[in-house]
Amino acid sequence: MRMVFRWYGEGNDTVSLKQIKQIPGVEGIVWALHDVPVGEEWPMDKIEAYKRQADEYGLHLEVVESVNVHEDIKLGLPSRDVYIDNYIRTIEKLAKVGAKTICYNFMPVFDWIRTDLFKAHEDGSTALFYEKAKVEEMNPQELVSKIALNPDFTMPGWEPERLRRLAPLFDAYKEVSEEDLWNNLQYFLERVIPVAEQHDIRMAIHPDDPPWPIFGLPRIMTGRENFRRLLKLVDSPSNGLTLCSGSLGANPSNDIPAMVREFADRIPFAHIRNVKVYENGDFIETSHRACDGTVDIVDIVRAYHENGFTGYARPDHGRHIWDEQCRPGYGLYDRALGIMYLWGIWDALERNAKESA
Ligand code: DNO
Repeated sequence: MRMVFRWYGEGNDTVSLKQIKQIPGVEGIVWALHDVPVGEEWPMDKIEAYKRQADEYGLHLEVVESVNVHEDIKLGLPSRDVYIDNYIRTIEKLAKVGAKTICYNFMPVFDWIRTDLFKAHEDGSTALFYEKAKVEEMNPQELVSKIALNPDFTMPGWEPERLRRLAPLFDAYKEVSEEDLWNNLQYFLERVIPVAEQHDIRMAIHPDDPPWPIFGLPRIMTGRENFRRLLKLVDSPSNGLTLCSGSLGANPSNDIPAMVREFADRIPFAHIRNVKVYENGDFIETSHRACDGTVDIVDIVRAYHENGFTGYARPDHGRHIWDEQCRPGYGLYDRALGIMYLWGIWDALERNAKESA
C-alpha cells in the first residue's frame, strides 16, 4: 500500500506540502490542475510548476485526481472527439512528469453530492452529510447555489462554468439512457486506454457518489456487477478502478471487501474512508475507525493486504476537527489520523503474516 494525500495546490489549499511531508508514510500528492476548465488540454508549464513544488519536498506526482471528462463525451455528442483528443494529449503530458494513475469519473452533470458540508457530530466536529429526502424533493439548481457557487472555494468536480449551464445540460440528458451512457463510456475508453497503455498509466474510474441515480440522471458506476462490465469494456490493466469505500459504502448492500478481493489486480487506487448510514438512507462521514461508521474499514484493509496490494491509497475525506478551517472534507488533522489508523491495521497484518510464515 503506497500512501498518498490529496493536495489542491499552492494558494488553493489550507494544508501545506511541508505538513503533508510530515504525515508518516506519505510518499506523494494526489493532484490536478483545478483552474483548467474541463475538456481543455492541460498546459505543460503548469504541470511542471506542480512538479517543481512537489520535488522540493520529495513527494511524487504519480496519482492525478481527476482529469475530468467533458460533458459532451458523456453525452456522446459529435464534439466529443475534440475533447477526447485534448484528454489524450493531457495523458501524454502527465506521463512526462511520472504520472502512473489517473482517476476520473463518468457521472453526468454532478460529481459527488451532499446536502450539508458542515453537519455537526455529537462530539462537536463537523462533516459532510447527505439527507436523502432533501435531495429527492430539491431542485438541482437549489443544490448548486448552496454547495457549488459559494464564494469561498470551488468544489472539486463542481466547476462553476459547467453548473451555470444546468438547464441545457439537464435537457440534453433527457435523451441519454443508462445504456447510452455505457456506450459513451466505451467509446471514450477505446480511444484513451491504448494511449494510457503506451505510457504505462492506469486509468482508474471513481464510483458514483452516492452510488444511485440522482435527479433523474443516469448513473452507472454503482456496484460490483457494473464494475465487472466496466472492466470488460476494454480488457486491459490500464482500465481500472478507484475503489472508493466511502462512495460505495453509502449503499450498505455493497460488499466492499468482496469487491477488493474480486478486482484486486484492477485497483490501482484505493480511497479509504468511513460513512455512517442511517435507516432512512441519510449518511454522514465519520472518522476512519470501523466502529464509528457502517463501513468495515478493518475488513477492507485486510482484503487489500491479503491480495498483496501495491497500489496507491489515500484516506479520502475527513471530518473537520480541532476548529480547523479548511476545504470541506479536506482538512489536515482528521485525514492524518485516518492515515495512522490505516497504517496501524496494515502494520499489524504485516507483522502477523511474518510471524505465521
Ligand atoms: C470529492 C471526490 C470526488 C472525486 C471524483 C473523482 O471529494 O471524492 O470529487 O475526486 O469523483 O473523479
